Amino acid sequence: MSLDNPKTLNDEAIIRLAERVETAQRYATPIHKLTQDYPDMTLSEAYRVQTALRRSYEARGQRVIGWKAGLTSKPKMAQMGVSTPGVGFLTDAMERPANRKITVSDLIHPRVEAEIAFVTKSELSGKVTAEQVMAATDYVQPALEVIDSRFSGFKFDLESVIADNSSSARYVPGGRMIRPDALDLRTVGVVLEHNGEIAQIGAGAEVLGHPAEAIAMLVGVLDDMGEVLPAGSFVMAGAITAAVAVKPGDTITARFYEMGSITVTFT
Ligand code: 0L1
Repeated sequence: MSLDNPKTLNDEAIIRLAERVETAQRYATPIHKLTQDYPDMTLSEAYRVQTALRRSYEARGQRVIGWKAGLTSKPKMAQMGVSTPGVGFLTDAMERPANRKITVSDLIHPRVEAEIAFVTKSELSGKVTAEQVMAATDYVQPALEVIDSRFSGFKFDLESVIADNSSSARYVPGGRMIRPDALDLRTVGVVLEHNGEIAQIGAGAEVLGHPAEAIAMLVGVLDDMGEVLPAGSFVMAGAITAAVAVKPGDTITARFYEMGSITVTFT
């Protein structure tokens, strides 16, 4: 994916938009989509807002430990009415332990997705292939992502979502760590249970045909931003199924074929 170029929002406007998003994230207060005020906002500008947000979190002492690909499955794109994937950053402060209770009362409208995460052993940069991603991967493991769009009533567009760090909120690594070639990741099945009932079923191939394709897409977006994916990054490939809305008291279990399971109860 290539990012468009025109620079119509100046640096001050970008910083102000990042502050608006950060306040919504930190205080769980919904805002209207950014394109309501800036209807001509481009994808490139949306990523500049996301970068300003990342710099602000880093200035507050959070450490970027990796990235997420988002909107990478057909069910998810259909659910959100978009046709292009995107990326967001992950910090250490967003991580939560598996098989424990997780607070979601501090989020606006949390939803849960089952994903396959890649942990890299060497740097990836430029335009790369899925094969290069596999070769640079130390291990893969299951993960749950708790997303939280900051936009009222889920009324948004791709530019607003990207500026909102692709709805990143919390992530939960778990299950078994396995070599990336130990299984055909396209056929890894996932059953997502919500309060004991099967809510979603999917397979790795839902993610751009193969989850490694999503990581290659992500590295390409980083390249467009002048960045690389460092060795040791934790990268989520994107939801295998549509997202499931959760509230305090709910339990989610994601069972991955041959990769173990993750259970989380929300408070
Ligand atoms: O994780 C993703 O697929 C990005 C989600 C963006 C939209 C949403 O909040 O569901």
